[in-house]
Amino acid sequence: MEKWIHQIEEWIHQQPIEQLYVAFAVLVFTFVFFGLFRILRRSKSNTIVLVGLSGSGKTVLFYQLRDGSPHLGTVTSMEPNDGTFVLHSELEKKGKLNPVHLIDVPGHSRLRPKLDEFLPHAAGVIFVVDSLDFLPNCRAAAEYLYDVLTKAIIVKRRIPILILCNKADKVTAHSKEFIRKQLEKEIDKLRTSRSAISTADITSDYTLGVPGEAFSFSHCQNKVTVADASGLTGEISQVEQFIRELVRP
Ligand SMILES: Nc1nc2c(ncn2[C@@H]2O[C@H](COP(=O)(O)OP(=O)(O)O)[C@@H](O)[C@H]2O)c(=O)[nH]1
Ligand SMILES: [Mg+2]
Repeated sequence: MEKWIHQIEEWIHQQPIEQLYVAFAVLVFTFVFFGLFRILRRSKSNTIVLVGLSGSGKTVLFYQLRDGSPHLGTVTSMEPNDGTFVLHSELEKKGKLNPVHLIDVPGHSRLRPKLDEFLPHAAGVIFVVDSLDFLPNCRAAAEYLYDVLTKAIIVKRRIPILILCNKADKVTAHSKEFIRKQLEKEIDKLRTSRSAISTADITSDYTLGVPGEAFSFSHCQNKVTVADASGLTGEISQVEQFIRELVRP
């Protein structure tokens, strides 16, 4: 062992000093680079944003993910719920888990601009839909979803979106397939009506889908998936899976 160290020392002394400096600099640079890369990746990627119309069940879902309980009896939220935590279902797991930063953005149209504050840091968006009271709200939900899907930041950063058909605990809830098809139909209509408006009035940043074809979520550049859940009863495994695919534990 000592012989080895001695040999290495001798070898180093034989090298020109400039070469040693260069080697050292390269080494330091590599460490700093990878360190920064990891920090940036970490700090960017743990925010998940909950959006959807008022009454779709975002706040209940937020509590269910955080505490494993729906905390009923809370009033309509006017301020976003915001928290950084390890998911309740993961508390028993061993080892240190990467916490999730979850934001529940109230669906009230006056508060929707808040969404733009959160999206630049979002790793993913969960769009919550009420599958019980779906038909009367279909148009409004599609309009909100259309606005989200056409935001420049969503398209450019290809932020994945989960359309979550909530309240699946009730037998009268519509299926996620039904909801997906209805939303696609409504968005298709919106696409035609909104592109008919003079260009000066168009507020959305991007157009959706393939021209001349009926709209399908598969046309989106970002990944759009559909799942069902019940925030009330805690059947939220598909939500947790979506979150953990984006925020690595
Ligand atoms: N049946 C059923 N009701 C739910 C579920 N999630 C929420 N709710 C009810 O829907 C209403 C609105 O929920 P809330 O979380 O306040 O909706 P938000 O406005 O999107 O935050 C409340 O009365 C909840 O009890 C669910 O999974 N199943
Ligand atoms: Mg709420």
